[in-house]
Amino acid sequence: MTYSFDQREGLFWMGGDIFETVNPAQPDTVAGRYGETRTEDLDTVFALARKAANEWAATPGLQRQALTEAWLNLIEDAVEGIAHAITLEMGKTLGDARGEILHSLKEARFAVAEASRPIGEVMPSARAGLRNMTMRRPRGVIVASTPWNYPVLTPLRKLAPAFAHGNAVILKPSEVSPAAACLMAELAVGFFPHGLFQIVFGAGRVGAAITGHPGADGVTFTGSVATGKAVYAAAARNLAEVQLELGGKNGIIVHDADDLDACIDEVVAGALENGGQRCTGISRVLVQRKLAGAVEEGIAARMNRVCVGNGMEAGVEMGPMASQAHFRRVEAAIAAGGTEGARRVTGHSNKAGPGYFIRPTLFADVTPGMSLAREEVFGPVLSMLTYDSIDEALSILNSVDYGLSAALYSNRNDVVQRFVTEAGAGMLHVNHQSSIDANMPFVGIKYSGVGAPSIGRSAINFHTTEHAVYIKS
Ligand code: TXE
Repeated sequence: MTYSFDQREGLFWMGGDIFETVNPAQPDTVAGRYGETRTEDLDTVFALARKAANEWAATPGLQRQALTEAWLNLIEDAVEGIAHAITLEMGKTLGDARGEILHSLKEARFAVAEASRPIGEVMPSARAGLRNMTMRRPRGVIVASTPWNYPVLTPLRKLAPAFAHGNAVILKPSEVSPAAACLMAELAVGFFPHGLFQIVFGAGRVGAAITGHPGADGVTFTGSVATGKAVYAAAARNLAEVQLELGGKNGIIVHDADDLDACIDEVVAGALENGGQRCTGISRVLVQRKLAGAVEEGIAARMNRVCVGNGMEAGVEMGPMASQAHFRRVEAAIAAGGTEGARRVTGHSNKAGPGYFIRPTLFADVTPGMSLAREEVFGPVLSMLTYDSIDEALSILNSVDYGLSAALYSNRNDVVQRFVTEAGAGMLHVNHQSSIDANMPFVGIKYSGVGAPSIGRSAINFHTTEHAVYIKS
């Protein structure tokens, strides 16, 4: 099956050059066919979005939330079809694709419920006869550019709170895996004003044009640091609000564990989930020296057992890398690790078929200065470093530019206290890997994020503007 969608004003903008997506497990198979959005159409796209945003903002809040919820229910009914699209274009297993959609729906429902909570406060006044209030309004037109690794989760994380709080969205899904977002957009027809949810297609050229368009009131982006900086600069030209969720070089410190086997299970799960193509994926394990032998052996044994293959097939636990470009990036990072002197413990053969497969790869003897310890690989590649004291562990953990998530295994209160106070990351996990709940803020510091988190209670700061109201009777 090849996904294709028609140009539809107010929904899909694809009047330009044709581009195709492929199945990364079988790269000679075309998975989807799309037309790039013509930049000369963008003024129309933004004008339609503005009109729809105004109409939607005037719709009572609880009605907006009910309509958004009704759309989410249709997505839930369509889980199988959307999961198929995710696996076909991006490669993850069907089970993981279903899991992605179901988790996204939990986040989305939390975001919708949040929009029915207080949107202002009454404040005391300094002056007689005045009533002071704060209140919030929808931000307006939101531009969203999303990556290929979670074709439903990342768009929905931006769309659901935006709609529930009263905004219009112009979404550019990744050129690698746009089908799932298109299926969700088709399901939205009839619930929202014409033009409230529009999709544009293409890569960096279209991304730059929408994020720098003067019609954007807010720009939300998930992707690499380099592109994030370009998006920040583009949005700054119009002083649009930004929300950037960028990469990570997430570490897990193994200090002590009552059950070391369970701890190693979590480390490996954290490293390999979504083929390691996860911004919160564990890519460094920092092990107290006396545990290093047991941890290395345990990780290697588990990695060697993983069944890598076509995500459509039963029994497969990890699919291919999402694209040829990304496969090459991961291969280059593995090669650099070898050149810099790290010891490759697993993953010697990458060949599980004609697709973009990389076997789970563990490097030991990694030192903090190596590229494997500093740069995001975004694949099933785990670097093991050792340390002698918790001071040293925290110093290594914090020595990278990124600050997305960090984890610690320890039952010592003093070590846990230091970790939650000093670890340089937005999301902190004690005695489990970096797995998240649907009601918590998704937050990065340092190079991993700018602006309000996209989920959790503080997301309202991106999706609305705050106003100070003084009423004199
Ligand atoms: O990312 P890009 P790429 C990291 C990961 C990966 C590396 C490169 O380390 O190896 O980035 O991946 C769109 N304005 N992450 O090249 O370029 C682009 O079309 C607006 C981590 O795929 O950031 C795509 O839709 N948008 C990350 C999206 O940005 C632009 C997820 C991501 O592409 C644009 C993905 C522009 N000027 C990669 N240029 C995470 N945090 O989860 C491109 N895009």
